[in-house]
Amino acid sequence: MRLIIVAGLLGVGKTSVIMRMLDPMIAKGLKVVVIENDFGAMGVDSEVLEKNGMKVRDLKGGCICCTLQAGLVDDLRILQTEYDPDYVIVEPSGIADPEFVVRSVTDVDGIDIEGVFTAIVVDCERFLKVKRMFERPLRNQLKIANLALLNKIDTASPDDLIAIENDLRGFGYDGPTARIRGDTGEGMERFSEALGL
Ligand SMILES: Nc1nc2c(ncn2[C@@H]2O[C@H](COP(=O)(O)OP(=O)(O)OP(=O)(O)O)[C@@H](O)[C@H]2O)c(=O)[nH]1
Ligand SMILES: [Mg+2]
Repeated sequence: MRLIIVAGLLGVGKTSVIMRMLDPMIAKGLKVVVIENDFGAMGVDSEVLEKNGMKVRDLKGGCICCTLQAGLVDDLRILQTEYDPDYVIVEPSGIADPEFVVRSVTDVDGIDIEGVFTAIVVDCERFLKVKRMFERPLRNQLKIANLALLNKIDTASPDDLIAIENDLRGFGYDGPTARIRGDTGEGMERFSEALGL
């Protein structure tokens, strides 16, 4: 069982990105489980997922990293024994520190995690406006990122995109970046490649 964490601030496009990732995974016949901290406005997606043979655990009531930490571990244990997925995709709530999520599920008895891949989604429409206010959570997210997804590229100018990439470097991130659109799937092949799909 491999774990993919798709994290990022509120509304950056995490759920959209996860939905896009499912297509290539389903096409390859992989067994995938999505764990959503909160489907919020996109609640209909559970139905869509279930029609596609997916199982969805909607973890409501708080952020995975703190109040639902035990819940996530229990969920993973049950999933592993009863469903044995190839991949579990976790979307922590926008305020969750993904490092806690990673730490809470690795080295746990009864869960065999073969690898953790963390993608951090940033919203190009809002990044330059909110980067100072959210500098600390952004730095925390980028610290453990394997890939930074610059989402909503349709809303930003080419100069803005370069400025955002420079800011990510300025926040200490030295990994790969990909420019994408979560609503259309543009650029998402970079995510698949990074995952080795
Ligand atoms: N213009 C544009 N909008 C996008 C893109 N990707 C996602 N959106 C929109 O951004 C909004 C938020 O997307 P979500 O996928 O719900 O974001 P999220 O990060 O899961 O949100 P929370 O779970 O509430 O934190 C939705 O209205 C999407 O349709 C994109 O590439 N371009
Ligand atoms: Mg979401």
